[in-house]
Amino acid sequence: MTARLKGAVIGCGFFAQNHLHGWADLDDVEIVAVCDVDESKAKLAAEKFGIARVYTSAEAMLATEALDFVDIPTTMETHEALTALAFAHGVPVILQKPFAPDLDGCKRMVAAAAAANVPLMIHEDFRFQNLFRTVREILDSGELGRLTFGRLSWRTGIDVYSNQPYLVHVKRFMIMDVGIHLLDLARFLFGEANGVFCRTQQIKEGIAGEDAATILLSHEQGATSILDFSYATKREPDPFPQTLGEIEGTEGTLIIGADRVLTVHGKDGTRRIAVPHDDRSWTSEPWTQIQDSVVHTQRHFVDSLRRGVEPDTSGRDSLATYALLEAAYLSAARGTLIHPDRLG
Ligand code: NAD
Ligand code: 89V
Repeated sequence: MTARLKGAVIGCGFFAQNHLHGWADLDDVEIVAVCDVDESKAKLAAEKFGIARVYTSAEAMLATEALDFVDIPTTMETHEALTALAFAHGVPVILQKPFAPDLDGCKRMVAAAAAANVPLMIHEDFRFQNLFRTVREILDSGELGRLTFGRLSWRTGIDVYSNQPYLVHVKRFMIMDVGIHLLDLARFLFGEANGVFCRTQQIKEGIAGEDAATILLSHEQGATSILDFSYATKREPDPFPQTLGEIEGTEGTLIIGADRVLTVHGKDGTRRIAVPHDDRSWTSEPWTQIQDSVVHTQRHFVDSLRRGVEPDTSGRDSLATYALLEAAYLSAARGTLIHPDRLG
C-alpha cells in the first residue's frame, strides 16, 4: 500500500462536504478524484478542496483511476450499484449510512464484498464522537459495574427538511435516519440485543414516514435500553444534534448531559467530565461533534485498511444493527416484541 492512500469521493452533496474536509485533515490520504452525476457539484468540490480530476460517472472514474479506496456519501438507494462497481475493480469502500433500504439489501452487499474479497465499512459516526469514546472508556474501567439500564435520547425540532429535502418522501424515515445511529450506539455500549419492541409516530403532517419513535431493547448481557428520538420536539434550547441519556450499572450511574457534560455517580462520589471538541478550523456549531466524528470514522477506516483488519462498523458487523432496525419496523407494524435473530 502506498505511503499516501489515494481515494475518491462519489457524491458531493450536503454531507459530503464534511467528508471532503475530513479527508483533507488526514495527512496520509490524498483524494485524487471526485464524482457526482451533477457535474456542478463535483466541480465545486474539486475547486474547493484542490482535487485533480472530476467525473460524472462512477464507472468511468473506477475504470480510469488507480484507487486505494472510494468513499460513497450518497443516499442509500444508490449504494448497491455503486458498491458493485467498486468491488468489480477490487477497490475498498467506506459507505455512508443508511447502508441499504432493507436488511436484504445489506446482506447482498456484504456477500458481494466477501465474494470480491474487498473491505466494506459503513460510515456510522455516532460511536466515533469524542463523547461516546469517553463513555466507552468509563464503561471499560468497570466503574459502573454490570450494566442494567440505558437510555439514549435524541430529540429536536430543527428543520431537517431544508438540508435534506428527500426525507419528506421516505417511508422509513426516523428509524432509518437517526434511529440507526442509536441502534449502533446501543450495541457499542450495551452489547448485542435479542429483543426489540418499537412504537413509531408521525407527528408532522405531509411527510411519508415516521418522525418519532421509541425502541426498547433487551440486551444479551442483561441490560435494558430505551432509545427515543424525534424530529418533532419543540424545545428551547434545542439540543440538536446531541444524544442525551443515562447509563445505570450495579455500582453507579452515568448521566449524558447537555453540551457534552458527563456526570459519573460512582462508589467514590460524583465527578463531572466536560468532553471537548477537536478544535478543527472548518467545523461549526451545532454540527461540531458530528463533524469531528466524521474524521475519526475516516481515520479508523484508513487504519483498518493499513493494518489489514476488519473495521468496527464493517458491512458484516453492521448486519446486526440493520437486523435491529428491521425488527423495530416489524415490531411497530405488529405491536409485538420481535427477536431479530428469528427474522430469517
Ligand atoms: P445529497 O442528496 O445532498 O447528496 C448526495 C449526492 O450524491 C448528490 O449530489 C447526488 O447528485 C449524488 N449522487 C447520487 N447518485 C450518484 C451516483 N450514482 N454517482 C455519483 N453521484 C451521485 O444527500 P446528503 O444529504 O448529503 O445525504 C447523503 C447521505 O448522508 C444520506 O444517506 C444521509 O443519511 C447521510 N447523512 C449522514 C449524516 C451523519 O451524521 N452521518 C448526516 C447527514 C446525512
Ligand atoms: O445522520 C443523519 O442523517 C443526520 C444527523 C443529524 C442525525 O446526523 O440527520
